[in-house]
Amino acid sequence: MQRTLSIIKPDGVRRGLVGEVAGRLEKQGLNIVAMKMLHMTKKQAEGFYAVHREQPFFESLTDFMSSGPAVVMVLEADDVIARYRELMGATDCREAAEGTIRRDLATDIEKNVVHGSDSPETAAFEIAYFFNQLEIV
Ligand code: IDP
Ligand code: MG
Repeated sequence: MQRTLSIIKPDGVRRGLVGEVAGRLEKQGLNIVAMKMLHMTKKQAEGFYAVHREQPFFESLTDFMSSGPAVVMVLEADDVIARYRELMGATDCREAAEGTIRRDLATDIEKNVVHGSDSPETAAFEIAYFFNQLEIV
């Protein structure tokens, strides 16, 4: 069993896509073992995306991620990191495969509806960024 962090980003929440995204996860057997809604401050978004601080899109990305409520979840399943990344699709929705969340729902390379951890190390950091042990069932 493996865990990963999923976020329905502020564009997804604003556009009423929480149920749609959560339904896709459940249908694929990616078990939601923790879930909450929060509105990140700019500082919290900068801390979460610290690995990208040198990127030209960092300012805009952290403005976007702190622009409204997001839903953060911990998913648990075999090989969940890779399986969830596959379900999300490529970062740029124009390059994302048919049937993926980003291909079907995203509007923009930045406003791409969902986040998913990319390795066991980032998953551990990202889960601990939002959840303590008592909040994960
Ligand atoms: P990922 O979310 O598919 O793992 P990352 O490269 O880790 O993609 O980038 C984090 C987030 O930063 C993306 O999901 C997207 O919201 C934003 N982003 C990535 N590349 C660009 C870009 O070239 N322009 C604008 N925003 C970007
Ligand atoms: Mg990433």
